[in-house]
Amino acid sequence: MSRRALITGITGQDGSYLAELLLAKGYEVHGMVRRVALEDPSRRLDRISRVLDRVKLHAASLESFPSIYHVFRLVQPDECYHLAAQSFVSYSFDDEFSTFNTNINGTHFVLAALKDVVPRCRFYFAGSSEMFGKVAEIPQTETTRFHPRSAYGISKVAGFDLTRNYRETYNIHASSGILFNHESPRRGYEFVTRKITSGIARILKGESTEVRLGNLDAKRDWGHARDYVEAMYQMLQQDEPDDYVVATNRTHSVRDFVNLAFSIAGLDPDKYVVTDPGFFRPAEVHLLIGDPAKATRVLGWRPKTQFEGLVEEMVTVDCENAGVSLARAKAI
Ligand code: NDP
Ligand code: GDR
Repeated sequence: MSRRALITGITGQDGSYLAELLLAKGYEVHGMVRRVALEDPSRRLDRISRVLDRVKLHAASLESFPSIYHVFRLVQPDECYHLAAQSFVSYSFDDEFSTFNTNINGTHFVLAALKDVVPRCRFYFAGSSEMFGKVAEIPQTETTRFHPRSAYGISKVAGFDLTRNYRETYNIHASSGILFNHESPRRGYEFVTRKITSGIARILKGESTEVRLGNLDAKRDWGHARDYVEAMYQMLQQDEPDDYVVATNRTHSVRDFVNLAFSIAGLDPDKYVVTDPGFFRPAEVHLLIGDPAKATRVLGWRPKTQFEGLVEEMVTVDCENAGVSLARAKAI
């Protein structure tokens, strides 16, 4: 009989890649989604449109314990990947309270339902490099002290602690991935990488003349989402639950991303990139670089896509989607 996986946040970037990975491995894949997603599938389910006929979706709210409990009773999953979250760091400065509600209470509800209904179900928590915040050491590893700099980062530390507590107290097979930034052509448009690559496509199409950005000096360890969901899966295949840093061990500034993306499109960034104070954060995470040695040693995980390939893929797909030819743009 095929194994059954339940993914919260299946409509997001990572959820869509993970659903594809698990289906390819023969899993029966279930997704927990908001009711509105089922009512507006063309817009809200677009990332999973290619697998929609092979996944089973269940409406539930991260704010409602009974609705989550009901889904666990119905699905009886062997593995649960808890990816749903208010994931935009910037927004968490504007609304700390809803970020905490979704990310902390939501995670607690999922863990509590799992413990009650299917205590042998394996659990993955989507931890984040934002937990390191004002970094205590370089590079960051599983033992680096947390110092979050936003409500989002704090909510992820709380989720990480809840996950570890359920592992230690209730013997749940619960693991956290401490994932560094990972991107793809499915990245939300509000995140800086996609904002840049979709902005380039709009410029080439003649629909826009600028990309307005905040802090270009911030440095991130950027990988590809397709690679990172492999690590999530591997964590739940281990005999023992544990926590793992997933990163490329290379860091680049936002400016590096801008320069490479614009050069791929044959454009001069100085003509189009405008620095806008409105996009600076009240507290910034200046430098992230992760050491994935433990994930490599224990999980056999390595990133397949490097920074350059990631940027090229994102620019290319956004230009294709916009109907502009990159080759022609470069030739002009
Ligand atoms: P996305 O923002 O693309 O997806 C977030 C998912 O969470 C969506 O399915 C969204 O549903 C769902 N969601 C958000 N709010 C709620 C809510 N109130 N109730 C129910 N569902 C909700 O994120 P990613 O795929 O990029 O990230 C997945 C997880 O990994 C997140 O927890 C994120 O914080 C974490 N993470 C991501 C990293 C990255 O670089 N991508 C790095 C480290 C951690 P809907 O479509 O309905 O909005
Ligand atoms: P991040 O990603 O906050 O690292 O969180 P984001 O792409 O939003 O920001 C990265 C860096 O770029 C700087 N920046 C801008 N950011 C945005 N969004 N828009 C801008 O115009 C802009 N200009 C500069 C930011 O200041 C920041 O330094 C992502 C999310 O996926 C989280 O859910 C996840 O946990 C972490 O990555 C790891």
